[in-house]
This record gives sequence, structure tokens and C-alpha cells, in this order.
Amino acid sequence: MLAQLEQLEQEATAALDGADDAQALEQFRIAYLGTKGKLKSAMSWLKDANPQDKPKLGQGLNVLKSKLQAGFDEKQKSLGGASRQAAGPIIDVTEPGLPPRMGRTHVLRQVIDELIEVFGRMGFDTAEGPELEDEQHNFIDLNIPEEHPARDPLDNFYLDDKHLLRTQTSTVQIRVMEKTQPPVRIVSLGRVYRPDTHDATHSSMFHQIEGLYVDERVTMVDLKSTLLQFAHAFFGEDAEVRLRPSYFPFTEPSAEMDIKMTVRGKTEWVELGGCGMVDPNVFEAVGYDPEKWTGFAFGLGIERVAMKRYGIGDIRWFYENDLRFLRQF
Ligand code: FA5
Repeated sequence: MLAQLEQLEQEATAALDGADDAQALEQFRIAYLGTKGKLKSAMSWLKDANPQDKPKLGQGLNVLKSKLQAGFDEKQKSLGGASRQAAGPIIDVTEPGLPPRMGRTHVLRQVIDELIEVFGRMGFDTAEGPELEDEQHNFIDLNIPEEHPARDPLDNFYLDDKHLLRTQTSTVQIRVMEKTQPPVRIVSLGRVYRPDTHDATHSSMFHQIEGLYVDERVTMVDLKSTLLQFAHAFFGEDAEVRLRPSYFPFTEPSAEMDIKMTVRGKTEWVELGGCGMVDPNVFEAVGYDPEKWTGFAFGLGIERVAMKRYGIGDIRWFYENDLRFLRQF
């Protein structure tokens, strides 16, 4: 056994001496120092060795291993870059880096930003209001009396007797008029909440854009031309606007706003929201003189706008955080 060890040492030393390029050195490493190398298999001699030889053989194997490893290290160093490459990949710090995967703005946020810009160009400032509202702003000042079905607890997310999650952005009309004297020209964009059953076009949380314009001698013509300008800017020059008579407690007269648009070659009328001339009772509630001031207001569902703009078939896709959907925008 000890003779075999001596032979292995001679053989390995000769192999190491002869390895004078990176490839040969790597071959030496695999043949002698590797996990399936000769040194590893020589360790199995120990179990067959005479008991009196065992300590010497074990010690000899360890010494040989250290010697070969040290010889290998030294040679590797002297062979420089080439042998380092053979020993494994090196990092080239001069290579251009891998671009990190960038996040992007959510499609609803993109639509919100664009709406702010379109109405901004028409002179509308943006205003904000709280999502947690009191009955005064969500109902009373908007001319929605106690007995009105819209105040039914089953149709609202009440937090206590007097507070609820706002059901519409019309609350911001009140908050702005309370604080500002006319003329007023604002849009407000944000979340609203209704206990509606979820389906392809309804969600219990969705977004609205509210518009309010108050000045002297504002008429339905101003309302319709503002909505038409928005439709052209957002859906293209071919878009048309239709107002259908309707009812909202805070506008008189009131209308549903439909837009005629062509999506993927198909032309259709699509309902986007409600609008009308601000009811004199609302002006009185905020301390504006209804004899002097006139105004219009509108409220559109932002998801509805985005779905029509991009041909999105299901409102729930906005909220599921599925990157396969979100990365398309
Ligand atoms: C209103 O909310 C009125 N505040 C609009 C208004 C403002 C009228 C100012 C007059 C003056 P309505 O409940 O119809 O109206 O909702 C407006 C739009 O919100 C709808 O046309 C629709 O686009 C969207 N919407 C309503 N409910 C949901 C829902 N559950 N999920 C998604 N979008 C909805």
C-alpha cells in the first residue's frame, strides 16, 4: 500500500509538472484532485490496509493531497488569466449589464392621468375628496332626502350611523363649492364603493371622474360641447355624444351620457355616466345664490371608459394583478 502511495505521488507530480497550459492543468485537477479523481479513490485503500500501516497511509494521503493542491494553486496563479478561465467562468465587468425588468403604470392610472390631461387642456383643475364620507356630503347636500332609496343601508357601505364609503364622486362637488367661490371648474377622480354584485361590468369598488363647472349663464350647450370635446380627445374625432333624459337628485335637468364610438371596426352607443345642470337646491346647500349662478356636472365610470377604449372584456381583470393582462398596456 505504501508503495502504491509512492507510485501515485510520482505519477501525480509528473502530471502536475507536465501541465503547462490551462487546459492541461484543468485535466490534472480533474484526474487527481477532483471528486472522482485518483486521490479520492486512493482513500479507499485505507479500509483494506494492515492495521499497523493505516496511520502512516492516512497521513501520507493527507500530505500528498495538500502538496498537490498547493502545487496546483501555485501553477494556476502563474498561468494567469487563462487558467482562471478554465477553472470556471469569470465576471467581465466591462460587459453591458442586464437591463432590470421595469415596472409600469397600471392601465387605470394611465387612463386617469390622460383624463386629467384632457380636461386640464379644457381649463379644469383637479380636486380631491375623502373616500370615507358623512351623510351630509354623500346625500343631504346633494339633495338626496332621508327617504330616498339610494340611502338604503343595503345599498351602501355604512361604517356607523352617519358615515359611509362614498358611493359617487359627486361628494367632491359639495366639498369644493363649500370652500370656493364661483367660477369653479374642476374634475375629481377617485375610488367609490357600492355593494354591487361582481360581474363582468360591475365591481363593489370602482373609479369615477366627476366634472363641475359653475359660472354665470352656463347652459346644456356648454355641457354637451365639453363632453364632445372630451370624447374626441379620448376616443377619436369620429366619436359622437348623445344625452338621454334621466334623473339624478342633484341635477335638473339630468341626462345619461352615451358615446358613439368604433371599437375594432364595430360602431356602438355606450353609456359612460350621468350628467346635468346643477340643481338650485345644491347651490343653496353650499351657500351659492341660485339666481346668479348656473352650472353643469357629470360623473363617468373610469373602468367603463378604459374598457371601451382598449376593448377590455371584464372589469375584474383590472384588479387581479395578473401581469399577463397588465403588461399589455
Ligand atoms: C352617478 O354616480 C352620478 N354621481 C353621476 C352624475 C354626476 C350625474 C354628476 C349627474 C351629475 P351612476 O350611478 O349612473 O351615476 O354611475 C355613473 C357611472 O359609474 C355608470 O355609468 C358606470 O359607468 C359607473 N358605474 C356604476 N356602478 C358601477 C359598478 N358597480 N362598477 C363599475 N362601474 C360602475
